[in-house]
Amino acid sequence: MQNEYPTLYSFRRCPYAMRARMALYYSEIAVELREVDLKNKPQAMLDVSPKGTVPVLVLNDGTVIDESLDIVNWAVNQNDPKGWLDTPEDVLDKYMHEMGDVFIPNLNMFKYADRYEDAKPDAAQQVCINYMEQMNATLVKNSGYLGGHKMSKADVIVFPFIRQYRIADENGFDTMRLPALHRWFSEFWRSDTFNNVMEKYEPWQDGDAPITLAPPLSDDYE
Ligand SMILES: N[C@@H](CCC(=O)N[C@@H](CS)C(=O)NCC(=O)O)C(=O)O
Repeated sequence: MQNEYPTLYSFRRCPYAMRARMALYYSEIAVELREVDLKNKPQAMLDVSPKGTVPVLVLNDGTVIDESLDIVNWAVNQNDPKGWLDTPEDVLDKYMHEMGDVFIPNLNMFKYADRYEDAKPDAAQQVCINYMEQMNATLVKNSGYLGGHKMSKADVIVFPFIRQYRIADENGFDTMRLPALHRWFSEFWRSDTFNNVMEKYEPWQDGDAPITLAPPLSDDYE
């Protein structure tokens, strides 16, 4: 039987899945949401994407998109109500690479120091702080966002990881003297887009009634 909507395998707290859910919501694309227990991944997901990471989007024609950035791109290319595609290419490239090569590895070493043999959590934390200072300077220069004066794809791919940092060091984050970063962060934090994709669901099991993540035709980014 063909699903009415594309299926999204997701994990609520996963920052990669968060990117994907936010982009789908922004693009007003309804999906059937399947919350995944990462310790007990559904066979239906592994059958379509054996690498076993979330997010995984399965389109109605069977196409599988199992990298978060590809899901963001797919969604925004379907529908781009507020011009997220206007992100300058060099900006997008910079944040895609720096998140993967610099911020995320250092955030993980800071957050999960016990998982590394030669962990240097203080140094790793400092790399993250320096990175956020640079972001703050960019946000000041651009009067608001990473790619210019309005929100774009660059902001949405970065936000879930800054949120991860804040979870690891809430007081440190909140007391940093980085007002432009705080303003940027709280705009996301308070947005419908973020809050609607953070609802809690039990892990999906075959046979469950479908849960549809169906965005209203929303207007929350003014
Ligand atoms: N490059 C992937 C990374 C996704 C990823 O690493 N997701 C984590 C959860 S945050 C995962 O599924 N890990 C597999 C596991 O924990 O077994 C993407 O951007 O989609």
